[in-house]
Amino acid sequence: MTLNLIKEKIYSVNNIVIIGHIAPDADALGSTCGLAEGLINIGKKVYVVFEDKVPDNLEFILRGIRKKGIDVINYFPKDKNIELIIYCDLSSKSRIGNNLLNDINEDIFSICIDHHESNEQFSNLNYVIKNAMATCEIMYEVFNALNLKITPSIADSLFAGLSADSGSFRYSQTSPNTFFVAMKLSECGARTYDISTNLWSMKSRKKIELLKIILDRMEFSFNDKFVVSYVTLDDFKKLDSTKEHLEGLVSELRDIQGVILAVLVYEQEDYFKFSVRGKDENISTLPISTSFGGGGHILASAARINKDSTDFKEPTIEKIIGRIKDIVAKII
Ligand SMILES: [Mn+2]
Repeated sequence: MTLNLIKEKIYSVNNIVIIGHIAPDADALGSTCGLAEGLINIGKKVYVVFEDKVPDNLEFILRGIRKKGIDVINYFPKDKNIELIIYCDLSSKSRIGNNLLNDINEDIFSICIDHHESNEQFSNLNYVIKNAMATCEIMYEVFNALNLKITPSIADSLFAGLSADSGSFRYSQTSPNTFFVAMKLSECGARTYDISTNLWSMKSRKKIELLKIILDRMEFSFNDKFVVSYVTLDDFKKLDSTKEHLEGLVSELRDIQGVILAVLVYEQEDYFKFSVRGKDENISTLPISTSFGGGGHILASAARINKDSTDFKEPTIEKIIGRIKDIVAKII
């Protein structure tokens, strides 16, 4: 039903803006760019908008729309007589970005296609499938409902989101439908090897140099079920790297056989931050993060401790690790 209404609306307009969330990831980029290409192919004028910059390592997802002569822009095209906004992979208005949100005219009809549990149904038409692995997984159904052809280059974009959000088909929400859509995208010509290589085998040397430090400083306890490591401000400076290079590295600690809780602490100018990853759904990472005022999910959470914090006097990496271990002792 919703898909019929979405189809009617899309076919009745010409100028469409497609928006994804701040801190763009492969699913947001894949679903917006894939849909944009499909709509361009039926003659629509399409703008793909993200408030935040597209990370360098995900630029490959933009190849398809660039070939069509458009690029991602970071502002709302106010003067272009926009008739429809389609939000992809966007769970709430707060994830649009403040500048963009200010510029969006509330009177413009909107559609949201998303898979987040927390989706706030903020659009006129909301197509939200909460057990879908990725928005790109839902997009396959949307393309069919809209009679849009999935070209090889669109299949590339959608496969990127599907592969990324499923952790390359490893995460627990990966379903028969996830594999079905992957098969269909492969049939449509997705270059699965190329996309997987771009997503999973392009770690920068700086990242690996940081990993070297992290592995070198691993400290195991609680019968090797817990591991912690850290990166100091000095390390970042010496390696000319930033906290962005740490992305995903805590998982390397979690993935060690026997480990069920892994913590990575790092230092910045004004604060310390740590990420916790778990492997056992019965042992939540949340007590650790929330006791420092942080939060997240059962198997992945984080917290930040400001250096001028009043409830933690003169924090140091050592003190933070000590306090984390006190909590781990109670839950592991
Ligand atoms: Mn997603």
